[in-house]
Amino acid sequence: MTIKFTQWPEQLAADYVKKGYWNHQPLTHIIDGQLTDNRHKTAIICNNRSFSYQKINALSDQLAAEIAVKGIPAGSTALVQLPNSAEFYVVYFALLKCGIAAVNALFNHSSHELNAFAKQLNPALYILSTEHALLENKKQQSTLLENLAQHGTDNCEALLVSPISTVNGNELVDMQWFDEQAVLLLNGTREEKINRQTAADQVAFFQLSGGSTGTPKLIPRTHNDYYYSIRQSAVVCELSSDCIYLCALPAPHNFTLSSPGALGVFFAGGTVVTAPDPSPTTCFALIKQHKVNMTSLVPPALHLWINAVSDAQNCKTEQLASLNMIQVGGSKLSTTIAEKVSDVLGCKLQQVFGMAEGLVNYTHLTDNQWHITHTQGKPMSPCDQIKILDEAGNPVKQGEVGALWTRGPYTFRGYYNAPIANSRAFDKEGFYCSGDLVKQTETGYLIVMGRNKDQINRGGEKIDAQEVEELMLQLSSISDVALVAMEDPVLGERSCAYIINKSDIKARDVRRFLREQGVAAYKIPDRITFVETLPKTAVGKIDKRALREFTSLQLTE
Ligand code: AMP
Ligand code: DBH
Repeated sequence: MTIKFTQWPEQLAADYVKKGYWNHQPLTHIIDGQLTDNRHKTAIICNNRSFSYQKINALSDQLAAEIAVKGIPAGSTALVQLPNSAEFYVVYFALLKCGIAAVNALFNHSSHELNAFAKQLNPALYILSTEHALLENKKQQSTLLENLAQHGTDNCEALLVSPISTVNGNELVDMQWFDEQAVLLLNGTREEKINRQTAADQVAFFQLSGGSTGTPKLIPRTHNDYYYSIRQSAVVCELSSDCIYLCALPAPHNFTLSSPGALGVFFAGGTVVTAPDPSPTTCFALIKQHKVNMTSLVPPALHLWINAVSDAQNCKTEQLASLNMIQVGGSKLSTTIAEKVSDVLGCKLQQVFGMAEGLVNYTHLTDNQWHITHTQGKPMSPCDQIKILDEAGNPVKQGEVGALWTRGPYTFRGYYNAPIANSRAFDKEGFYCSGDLVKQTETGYLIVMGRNKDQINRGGEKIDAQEVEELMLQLSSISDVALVAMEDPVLGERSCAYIINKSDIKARDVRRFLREQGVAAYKIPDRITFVETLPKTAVGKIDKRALREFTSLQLTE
């Protein structure tokens, strides 16, 4: 059983292999590669538990064996939602070993998002954290877990993962099948080996797209393309086995997973320290305790870090003494903030402009200060191709702003099972339109100037405007609605909903309704404004550009 997806044209695929970009190794090789020289080295530190490479490998072997016993065949899919933890990586590698392609939902995704992923994938396996289930149960009515409880697990299996520190002096990962009381204690002592990886040119797992067309979309990533993106990222970021990386943004995010992220750090034989959140309070203590030397942040988190240090001066910089480099990406970093990083935090900055669909741009550590503070980096691979096109589809002159299109050895060729979205997102030559407006310097670096996709980038968390609008339109009192970005000094952007109200519905009713639909909290509009009419373009579509301008005028008044 293989998962259908849009492959690269044969000729190009052969070329990527010939040039060594694709090396036909499964992603599990990232850990296997450390089992000789680095087997006893610490791969992960999580809540004061540390796991060697050997341990991570043994635990994922055992979990893979456990999953195989349930009879879930290779080529199936899984829906996973786990917090930043060692268990996340154990599960990630176990599923690869089983040949089961996972979607790793973010921890703050709620039932609306989870159901949308499940509908597209029809997963044979759900993996959830008991911690999450408990948290959510308190706040929310319809969680995935409750859905499972209601509808049962006739057509799927469900595994609950609860992290525990130690039992009788042993490090154990505590897992429980949903339909049984048996608790699996995976302690890394059994020797079973499941080796059912999908072929390297097939889907290894799915990444999540920020989306702009109404339905959350899934990005098939193959072993070959993802592994290349990880290896090349490790080279560009000059990773070595000395790297101690703090994973403070959500672990499944493409940034923290592969740019070079935890997988890049494992590839280099370094150590990943997991943090539950990116706040200065949490992270500064972990940095000091574990001598962290690298991390990745979105711009709003960087703001908080800079403010925390500026407020408290020396005692904070002392906590950050080991930190050598901060990568910043996910949304546009202002030059003013970029310029503060080395002075205030005492470390190097690397800008990262990436996308779960593929292309990743980095500033290089050896670049001059201007490139590091004013650009979002250059494509990391010599084989990345980019086009910057004007509205008529013609290449812009060098240095002018246009829409970014790209293809290459690690940029996908089609969303999963989404022919209509794909016909819009790709051109005839297989270039993907990222929806970003960029300009390119003479030195080949990109500067992100804006966006032409219907999305709000709320401090790195992407909101698909259409998805939220469609939900609001389910309220019979709302006759039309437009969700647009409004500038925000901390998050970069927040969301503002303009609503035409047929009756006397209140903003709080709209928010409550969205929460009841199980929408992730970051998608609930930050501001709701009721209006009589919405501005229209010449062809009669809602004029979002005019609405954004109107919003920014209102904010400055
Ligand atoms: P996603 O498709 O959800 O993975 O989000 C990728 C998008 O995030 C890109 O297409 C950009 O719009 C945005 N993005 C990522 N990194 C940066 C950055 N450094 N500067 C500006 N925008 C960014
Ligand atoms: O925002 C992103 O999606 C992103 C940012 C930085 C990304 O996918 C990446 C690096 O790989």
